[in-house]
Parts: sequence; C-alpha cells; structure tokens
Amino acid sequence: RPSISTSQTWSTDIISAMRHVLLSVLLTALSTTVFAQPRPNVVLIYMDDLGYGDPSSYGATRIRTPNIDRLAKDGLRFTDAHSPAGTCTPSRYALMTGEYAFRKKGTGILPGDAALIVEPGRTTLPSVMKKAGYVTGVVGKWHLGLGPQGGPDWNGEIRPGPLDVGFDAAFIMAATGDRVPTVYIENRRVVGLDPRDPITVSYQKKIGDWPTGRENPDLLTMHPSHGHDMTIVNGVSRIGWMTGGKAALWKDEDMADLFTSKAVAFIEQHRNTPFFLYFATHDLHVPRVPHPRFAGTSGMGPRGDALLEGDWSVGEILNALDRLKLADNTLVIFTSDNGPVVDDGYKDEAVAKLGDHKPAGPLRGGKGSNFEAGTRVPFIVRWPREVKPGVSNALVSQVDLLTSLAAFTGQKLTDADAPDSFDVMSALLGKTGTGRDHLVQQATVLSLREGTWKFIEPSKGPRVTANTDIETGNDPGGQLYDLARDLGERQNLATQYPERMREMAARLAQIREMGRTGR
Ligand code: NG6
Ligand code: CA
Repeated sequence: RPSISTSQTWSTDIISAMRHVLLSVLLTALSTTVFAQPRPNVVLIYMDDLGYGDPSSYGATRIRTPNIDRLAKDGLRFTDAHSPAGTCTPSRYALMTGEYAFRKKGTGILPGDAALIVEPGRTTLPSVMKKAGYVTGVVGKWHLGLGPQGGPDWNGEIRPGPLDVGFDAAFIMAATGDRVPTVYIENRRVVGLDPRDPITVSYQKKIGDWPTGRENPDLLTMHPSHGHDMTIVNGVSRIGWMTGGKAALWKDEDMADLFTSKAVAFIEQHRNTPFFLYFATHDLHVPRVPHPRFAGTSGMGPRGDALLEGDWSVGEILNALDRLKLADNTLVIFTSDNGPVVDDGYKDEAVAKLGDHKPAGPLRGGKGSNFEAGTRVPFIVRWPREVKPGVSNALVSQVDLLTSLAAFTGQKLTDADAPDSFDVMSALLGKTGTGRDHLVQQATVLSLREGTWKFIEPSKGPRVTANTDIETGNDPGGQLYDLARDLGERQNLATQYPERMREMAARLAQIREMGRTGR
C-alpha cells in the first residue's frame, strides 16, 4: 500500500494538498457507504376511481394500459392492497393523516366549497416527507376541503390549504371535476382570476344567471344521468352553482395535459433535491371528457378513453424520470382512491360500451361498496435500485404510507400521530411477503379483515345503489367470507362460523372504541 512520505524533500504545500485529497476521498467513501440514508425521490401517483380489473397488468384484456403495465413489469405488483375507504374524501383523509376516516366526522364526500378537514399542524404524509428534507408538492385532485369553517375565499387568499398541511407547492382542483368551482388553484390563489369578475359558489341555492342543466339541457354537450344538473360550465352541468371567474374556468379536455405538465415541471424543478410528489389524476372520474386525441380511441366510450388518458399521464411521469436520469432512485407508488364505477352520473356510454371488460376484475362490488372492489385497488411499487420486480400478496393499505415513509426516512412518530398507520415498508419494498395482520375497510359500514377472513358489519341499507347500480354489500345479518377460498365473496359463512363472527365483531368494536389501532 502506498504510504504518505513526510520526507523533507516534499514541500509542505504538496503534503497538505495530498492530505486534503486523501481526506476528501475517505469522506466521500464513508458518506456513500456508512452514513448513506436511502433517500430516493418519492412519487405517489393516485388515480381516481380506477378499478382492480382496469389495467391490463391486473387482467384486463379488452384494453391495454402500457404505462401502468410498464410499472408493473419493473416493479412489485400488489394483489391485496387497499384504499382506506370506498370513496374519495375518506380515502384521501386517511392517506394524508394515517387515521381511519371513520374516526372523524365530516370526512364523507365533500362539496366543492367545504372547509379543509385536515387540521393544520398535525403530522401528515407530506409533513413527514418535508421534515425528512424533501421538497413536497401536490398536483391534481384535492377534495379535502379548503379554507376555514364556512369555506374558502375564492377571490382572495385560500388559507388554510395544502401549504398548511405539509406541501411546499400545490396546483390543484378543489374537489372533483363534477363539482363547482371549476377552476384551478395554485398555492393560495385561483389561477387566472380576473378580480373584476369575482367567483361566487353555492351548494344551497342557485346564484347568478348562468345556465343550468336542469333549465337549459339544450346547452349541454354531456348530459347527466343522475344529479349533476346545476351550473353548466364548458357544456357540462355540475354539482353546485357558481357564477363569475370566467377567465379562470377550466376546459375539461385539457385537464390531464395541464396536471401532467405541472407534475413534470415539479420533477424537473426539483431534480437535484429529494422530492415527494403527490400526483392525483382526475382520470377516470366523471365527467369523463378526455382530450380529443384520446376521444374514441378505446372503443369503450369516454370511460375507456379516460383510462387511456390516465395511463398516458403515468407514462409522461415515467418518461420525465428517465429523461432526467432519476428513475433508478425514485420510488414510484401507483394506486387508486377507490374502486370502479361505470355510470357515475353522466350519460357517457360507459355502460353501453363496457362489453366484457370487468372494471373490478374478479372482485364483487365497486366504488362505495363493502365488497372487496370498493377498496381493493391496483397498487404498484417501483424502485429499480432496491425493489425486485414481482407480485406481492401482502395485505397493505394506503393508510400505512405515512408511518412506513416516516420509518423509512428515520423519523419517530408520537402516539398521537397517524393512529391507524403501520410500518409496512418491508412489504412495500418486497423484503417480506407479509403486511398487516388485520385491516379495517370503510364503505357504507365497516369491515374487518383478519388474514384472509373478512367480516362485514350488519347494515340495513339497500343491496344495490339506485344510481350507480353497484352491489353495496349491505346485509342486515352481517357477513363473513374467507377470501382465500372465495375472493368473489359469494358464500356468506356467517351461520357456519358464528364464533368467528362474534370475535371479529368484538375486535372491530374494540378498534372503534380505542380511537387508534396503534403500532
Ligand atoms: C357522488 C356523485 C358522483 C361522484 C361522487 C364522488 C351524484 C349523483 N353522484 O355524490 O358523481 O362525484 O359523489 O366521487 O352526484 S369521489 O370519487 O370523489 O368520491
Ligand atoms: Ca374517487
């Protein structure tokens, strides 16, 4: 081994220069081996209403989703991963807070003018990432409310909002595509608002003189099948009334392009720092108004076209990561906020053109259902550097992301934080095939999973929803299924295993009462 000579013939300058070089070589070696924290970028792609059977990598054959499939091929594809609830707002609430939404009142599907339901200052998924040194951004569908009690000031500063619960940057829509106000919000302001044309929003009564779907159906390019007959914007009647803000109104056709370009810009801008991007697409939610270059391309009507558009958005994110040479060290988590729905309130031919496509795959139910299709959703983790491609049957939930990523970035949580969130990071990274041992699923009532057993609480509600024609999974006697034998939940074993029913009901009651499931 060469040693450093201290011979008098060497000038002290050379010696000190060599010391310096050696020291920095040593430090670099140390910092990349011993002290290195795994700090990949994290991109969470959250599609809307994407069903377990929609992507071709989850079994669809009538439609191809090449970009989602690319994630599945290079990543770990989960077969038993869940959104926390069967609809959007409670799922996103639990995703953000690590707390089951059933614990907090007011976390049902929110109107577009609702107040923010995530308490500013509490530990959230983005606040955890921010504390770990990540730049945090949200692009797309928010649907967690904005502003104080009484709702936001659309014409001034919108506060509190995403920037007050852990995000450094936000480019969002307030609620859904089918709810007013139909404008984008960047950080604390409506984008492109002309102050001389202020926005007014109401969910109580008609305001202003803009046409509505109820009074002026002749003006519609997309007709409602149920509800959705209030203010018309861009030829589509919405839920709620609005007036003003003409210059700020969105064009549904351009929404996917815009959100995708904002997500890509965020990645480009923060390419040199670890970043956390929560990219929540509007696709496949209603109204399904894809860009003309996707319209008609699926042969399945706008629902299929919106799926292809959403898949394209996924591809653009992956391409950006490739182009910037970030793919290898970016953890991509791809999933959906709840199960699928075909007719969700607009006459968009989704039912007529469905053919033999099964949005829920082999599962029973759909969006809002207690059956598996309500919450069991596509879920793929890709991190080329660390995660071996494959399939995982581990039971995991999006409610776990907070605690998993906290542990992953070396952070301690207090008992008050994320009360229902478990560290399932080793399952997410494929180091183990085991996730949670139990899980509460929320739809019309609660269900409890224990291993492959599933208990659905008794419920007196309708068996099929009047509008969306989805089997709710309501049953006044309660239900028990063994998903290992009966994934399609056809054989109710309640009377066969009364003891197990009682035990699971008791455990669910206990989880409810404790206020947390704990770690
Ligand atoms: C329902 C809407 C539905 C959809 C859903 C929310 C009607 C008749 N139906 O109330 O169209 O907007 O709310 O979907 O208005 S979610 O994915 O955001 O939870
Ligand atoms: Ca949804």
